[in-house]
Amino acid sequence: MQLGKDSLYANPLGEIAAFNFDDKVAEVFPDMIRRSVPGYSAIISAIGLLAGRFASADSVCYDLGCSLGAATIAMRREISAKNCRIVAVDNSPAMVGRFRESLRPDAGVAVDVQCADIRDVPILNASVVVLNFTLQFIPPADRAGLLANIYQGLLPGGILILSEKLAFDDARQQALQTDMHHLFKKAQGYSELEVSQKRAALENVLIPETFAVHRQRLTAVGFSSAEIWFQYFNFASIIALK
Ligand code: GEK
Repeated sequence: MQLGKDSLYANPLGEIAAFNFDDKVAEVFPDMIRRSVPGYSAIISAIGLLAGRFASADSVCYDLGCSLGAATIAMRREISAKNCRIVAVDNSPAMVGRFRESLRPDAGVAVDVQCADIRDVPILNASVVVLNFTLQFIPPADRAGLLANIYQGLLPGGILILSEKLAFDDARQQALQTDMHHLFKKAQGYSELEVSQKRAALENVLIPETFAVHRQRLTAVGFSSAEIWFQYFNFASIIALK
């Protein structure tokens, strides 16, 4: 796989198009997400450990919005349950194509990579479902339906790992956490221009919600509990238990 450094927003762009997961993004994605999402690598490792603990024999683990498959690969490393398989789904052909090319066929449990909209994918016999920074790209009106489908497809005792950029009700927290995220990005080598052009591209594409909204929705669709297990500024990961 040919992977590069993210400089997509380094030069001034006259008009900033809405962000989308095309070939240019897929090519630099590992660098982009690692330098943009505080705690990304720690979350990926922990998804592997959680899958090792929760994946049960004869069940399916889902990685929804898998991009290049980082969470799938981490899960694959840790799952020892018999006859378990992973279904990884993304609707970006650029992501799915690259992920399929990089996938080693005999390196652990079977992985089925599907190019599809996660709102249309049946969730069946699931012990683990991962939404690692994906729900934030689904229109808010569709989020409850997707989560209800996941809840229905999870086996009793199953886990949903939901990682998201968060919003805050308190205006000072919102301003501070946003500033700290931008400082994080600058410390990772992004310029002021890159940070501001990327922010403009993500406007109305990535729609963050508060933890209170996430928890309320998760419990409304049936999850018995939802807690943050990791947070680094305005990026958090939630464990929801059936
Ligand atoms: C990781 N989980 O590295 N259906 C399917 N895929 C979608 C949809 C949809 N409706 N909407 C967006 N996506 C990954 C990182 S990135 C997060 C996930 C980020 C996909 C989209 O194509 C992209 O690959 C992914 O969700 C979001 O652990 O870029 O901040």
